[in-house]
Amino acid sequence: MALISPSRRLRRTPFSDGVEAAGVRAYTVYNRMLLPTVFDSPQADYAHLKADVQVWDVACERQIELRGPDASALMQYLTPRDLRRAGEDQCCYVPIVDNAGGMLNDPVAVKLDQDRWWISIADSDLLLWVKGIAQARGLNVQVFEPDVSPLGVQGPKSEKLMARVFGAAVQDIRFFRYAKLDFAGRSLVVARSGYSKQGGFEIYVEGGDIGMPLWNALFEAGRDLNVRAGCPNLIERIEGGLLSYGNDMTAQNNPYECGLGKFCTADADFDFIGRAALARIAAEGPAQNLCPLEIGGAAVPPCDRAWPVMQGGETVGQITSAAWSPDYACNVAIGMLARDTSPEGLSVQTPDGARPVTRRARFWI
Ligand code: THG
Repeated sequence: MALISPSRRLRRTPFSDGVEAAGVRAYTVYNRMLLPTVFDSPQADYAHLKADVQVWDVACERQIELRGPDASALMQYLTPRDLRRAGEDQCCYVPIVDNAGGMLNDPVAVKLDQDRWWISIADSDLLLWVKGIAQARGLNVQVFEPDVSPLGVQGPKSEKLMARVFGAAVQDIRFFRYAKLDFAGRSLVVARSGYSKQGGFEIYVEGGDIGMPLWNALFEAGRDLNVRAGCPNLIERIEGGLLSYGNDMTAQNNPYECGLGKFCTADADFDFIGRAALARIAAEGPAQNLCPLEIGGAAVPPCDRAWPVMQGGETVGQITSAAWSPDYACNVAIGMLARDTSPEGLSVQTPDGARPVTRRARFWI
């Protein structure tokens, strides 16, 4: 594949200098921003993530801030997940759908207080949608992208490293909760969350000016922990069943078929966009389902288009993500299969030819 041409339109992040100094080998584009994808190799990055601790530039998980008296009302109208009991130290994984129930994004909503939320978005232009909804409904709320850049600290040694930089208080943060902790005289949201199943934290770095000082402090404090620059790892996230918007689902999919029904209120006594469509889908049951799949044979090439899944000469679904897993010694994959597809005789058409496909009962991690 050719190189990415740098330009102002492809945004750098507050951590890009550190990422480059650490020897980044490949980037992807996410929310029109650089997202590192490889430092050493996908396999070496994966082994290191599972053994030690990594610092991730995930600034591309841009924030949409809702600020004003109607912030909570707008947040609730945007998602089928019931947020009425969300705590003021809580992060919530929330589907965002359109009128037809199609997935527009799958962000993490961070409740700062009753009048202030951040929506930590996946790769789609959600800011335009949220501004439009707020405007059309005449809500008393400002909607904007603040100067906030998430920095991930992921891996089994992440708590040890975080305690050295932010103090022992990090140990008391529960999963998908946050505390406000000091760095360089600034109070930052530090959540126990992140796009891996190895445990870790996300620091919502408010003010790009402290990006590199924080990056450097983490690397200095973690020298003996073998801290390295890392990034969301394709192999590990497929093993863990973490979904990728634009890959595993698009606006053509509803949350039920993506396995996100547990974050939807089918018989809601509150209003939200897509309510009628989701009630109908919940009653009928989804026509297809995202599932963990194993692809036979040697390492598959990158899955940069949907690969058809066949059974008895018919197309019954598609593979949406796939990678060779060193730990499980097979190709781990995520794919969409028609409802009631029987497990026998499945195959996938990869660019390298046909391969057998096996359904797995659950994701690997
Ligand atoms: N962190 C933050 N923002 C993000 C992501 C993130 N924005 C973009 C993208 N990732 C959004 N998508 C996801 C997908 C999965 C998870 C978080 C964000 C996730 N899921 C857990 C799981 O499936 O096991 C937990 C879900 C739950 O139980 O609430 O963490 O990573 N800030």
